[in-house]
Amino acid sequence: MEYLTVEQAKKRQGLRLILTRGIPNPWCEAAKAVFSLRNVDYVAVEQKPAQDNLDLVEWTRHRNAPVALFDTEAPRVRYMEIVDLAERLGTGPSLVPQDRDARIFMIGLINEIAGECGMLWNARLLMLDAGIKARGPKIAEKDPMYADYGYDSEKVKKVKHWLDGFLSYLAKHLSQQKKNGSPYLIGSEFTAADVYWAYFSNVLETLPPEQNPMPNGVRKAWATLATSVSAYDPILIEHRDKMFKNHLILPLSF
Ligand SMILES: N[C@@H](CCC(=O)N[C@@H](CS)C(=O)NCC(=O)O)C(=O)O
Repeated sequence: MEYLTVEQAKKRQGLRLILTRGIPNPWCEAAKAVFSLRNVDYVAVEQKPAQDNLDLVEWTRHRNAPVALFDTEAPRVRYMEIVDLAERLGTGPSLVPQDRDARIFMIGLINEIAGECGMLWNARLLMLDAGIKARGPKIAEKDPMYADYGYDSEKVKKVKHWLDGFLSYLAKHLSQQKKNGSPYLIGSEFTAADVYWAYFSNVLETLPPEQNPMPNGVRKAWATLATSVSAYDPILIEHRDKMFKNHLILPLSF
């Protein structure tokens, strides 16, 4: 994947997507897929994981990724801001259901997966905790992710319970959808929720190296999630695999 530097990107118009380089950051992978599925062209701009990224902060007020910058509009960072932009700029089948109940459920579900305090937010607390156990507490002073993502050893104690509850909720929902004859998370349509689950479940069960050539160290850190939660229903991963087979592109490229 080709990345522009911040200086190069500042001189461009159109959609510039700031993305974590070298890691399949699930928020970034889902954002890339949402724009591609809606046929929206973008150029990628480099964010360096776990670093200060002062040039990005100066430009966008954000240190992490993704950040979507379209022409002179304000930076967009949250999943729904990104989905809304793709809906507005794009063409082809929508990723947002027309039905109001379905839409409300889709947004709530993505929030449980990708929102602040959602699945990966909680899983990340576990990974940051594992980092402290392996490398000592000084790591929290050097790595800005500890402060940015609210690391607190007290919160870590509650995370497993939250994650077990969410994974069993999602598995039950998928089984019900299957019984109703739908291969998707929301109603009978492929939506942004399927896209977000496909990439975020990559942290629960990482795609193999030939489909996902990520650094081994990060692969190991991500394994913290699966080893911390109770046994989960394989339907969660079957759903992910089906979405990749029918709608999404492999191998991942980041
Ligand atoms: N902007 C997203 C969150 C994005 C996010 O959490 N990105 C993390 C993924 S671990 C990231 O960029 N990590 C690398 C870093 O913090 O340097 C949102 O607010 O919904």
